[in-house]
Amino acid sequence: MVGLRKLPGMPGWSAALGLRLPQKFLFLLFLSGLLTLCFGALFLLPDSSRFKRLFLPRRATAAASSSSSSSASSASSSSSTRDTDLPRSPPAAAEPRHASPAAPRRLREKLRAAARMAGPPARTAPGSRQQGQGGERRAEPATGAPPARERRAPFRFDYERFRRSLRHPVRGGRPGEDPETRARRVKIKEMMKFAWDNYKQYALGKNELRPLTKNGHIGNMFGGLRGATVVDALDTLYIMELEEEFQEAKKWVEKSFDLNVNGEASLFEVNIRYIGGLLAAYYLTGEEVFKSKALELGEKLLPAFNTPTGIPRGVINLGSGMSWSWGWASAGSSILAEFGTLHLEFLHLSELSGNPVFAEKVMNIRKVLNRVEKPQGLYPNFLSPVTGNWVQHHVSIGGLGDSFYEYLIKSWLMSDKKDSEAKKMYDDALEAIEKHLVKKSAGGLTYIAEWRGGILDHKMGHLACFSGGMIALGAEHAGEGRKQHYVDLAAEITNTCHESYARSDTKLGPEAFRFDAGTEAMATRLSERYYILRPEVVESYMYMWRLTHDPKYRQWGWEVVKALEKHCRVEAGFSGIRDVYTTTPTHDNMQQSFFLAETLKYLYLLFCEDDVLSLDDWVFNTEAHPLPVNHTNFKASVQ
Ligand code: DMJ
Repeated sequence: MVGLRKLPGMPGWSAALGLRLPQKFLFLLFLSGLLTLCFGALFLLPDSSRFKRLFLPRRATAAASSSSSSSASSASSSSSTRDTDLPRSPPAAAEPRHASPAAPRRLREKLRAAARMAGPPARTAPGSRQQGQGGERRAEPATGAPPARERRAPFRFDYERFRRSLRHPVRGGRPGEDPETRARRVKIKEMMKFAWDNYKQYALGKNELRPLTKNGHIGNMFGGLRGATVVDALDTLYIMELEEEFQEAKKWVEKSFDLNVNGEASLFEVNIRYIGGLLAAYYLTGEEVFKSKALELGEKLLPAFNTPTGIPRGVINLGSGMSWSWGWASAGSSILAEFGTLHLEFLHLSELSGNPVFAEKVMNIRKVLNRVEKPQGLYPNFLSPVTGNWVQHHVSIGGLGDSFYEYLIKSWLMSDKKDSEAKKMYDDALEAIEKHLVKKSAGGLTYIAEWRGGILDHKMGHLACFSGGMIALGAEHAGEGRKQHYVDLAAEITNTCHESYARSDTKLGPEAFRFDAGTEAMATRLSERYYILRPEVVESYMYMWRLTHDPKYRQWGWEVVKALEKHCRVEAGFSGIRDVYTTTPTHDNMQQSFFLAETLKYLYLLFCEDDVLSLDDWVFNTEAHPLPVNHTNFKASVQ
């Protein structure tokens, strides 16, 4: 201690004070106590204090701060700041904290900008310590400028600016279609009204309608959340201009949609149906209630990502935040189609909240997927959230894999074609699929087989029939000389799926169809003969129509409408059937929510002009909820 050393020729400071040894000791003790007290007091100063910033390093300042990363969204969703909403998640082991270095530069810049724009958590008690949803903590920006809470007003998504950026009116504006097309569209609208009215009458607030027994079904997929059909139907009602019905649905969301539930939910299903449905309803209407519910629900999903790799587990308790893998998923694995189908919705949660945490979670998933070695360039369906390695080599473009591929091409489109990493992943995956899984039957039908450790299973699920539409969507943007190839491939697959319908007695397709032992595009097992009002085949008709305007797609769509009316319409709604190969099928007594979200929406759009929910402006999530293409970088604004 230079200042206390005795200098030659000078009397010592203690001698000058005339102190003896015990007194010196006491004096030093007092001095050091005083210094400790002063230093400790620095932590009690507000972050804005210059004095504090002068003496404390930046990291210590941030750690002592009570601000939390989570809560730009809290600024816009007041309920998300309640104590009861704070994370009750299991300890976050090796939680990934930052956006992937693999994230495209523009996205990373946007995340940083969003973080800068994020305001302080609303109603956080001064001086209290709060950890953000998802266990994130954010330091003040190291700029030397006053901390964010002094400078920034709460984050606000600029809805008006977004609406101005759309290239087409949401519900279209082109007149002049032929009367037959119009009549068909009106018929589909009537089917939607019938499905909704019966749900409302017999099951409002339950998840699905049971149209034979005229009651509601709750099920166990949504963790105690109710009203899956309401949320799934919102945007279809809006697009079809069923105004009164839309208002009924909106009122239910405002008054009765309770997010404080405590049950086991599928992360994937909650995301695609509820978050997707709410986000779409918000973007279409600008009604804040949809946005705030989506953000609040999004935060409840974050604890599922607290795994060593950041790959979320499939099941989450929405009350406790505990998450785990499906019992049937081998060795505690997570499912490709589940953790790979969050990207679109989570980017929008970040856009609307100003909170980068959602985007960080899904960019980290991409990072893990890019790191792991792919057998023959293929993505198996089961991945360990602990090690980040594949657990089983089963590859399928149908169930368990399907919408992962869909979200790659749609991520690129939604980024206004800037997310080139997603495009490359899609191109590479499709190339591998084509090389290893795409086959032609003896009868000349193109299909996509499944792959089990190198052995092909010559089966195509109904779910895999979305791929005609996906390949059509990507075809326009395929590399030099590949466009026509992919248009043809999409057309061939869509044709095969149509054949699976055409070869049945009901003209509706089975859950799975095979190409072996002399069978072509038909189910061979009793357990695969059912049809549960699924959308994938009409989804592909809709994309093929928009791409080619070949009238056969409208014709095929109309055949489906007639078959639905004949075999699935019952007194109080629409029901799935147990066997598509009999003209007197028995009903499964279930009107699935995706029938209103997807099947009827895609059928309706098939008979609309292309500017209704134009593909220039919108991408459909895997539940057919339209999410906007980012034309403007959605510049955040401050109120
Ligand atoms: C829908 O919930 C979604 O399309 C999902 O991706 C899988 N399929 C069902 C309907 O068949």
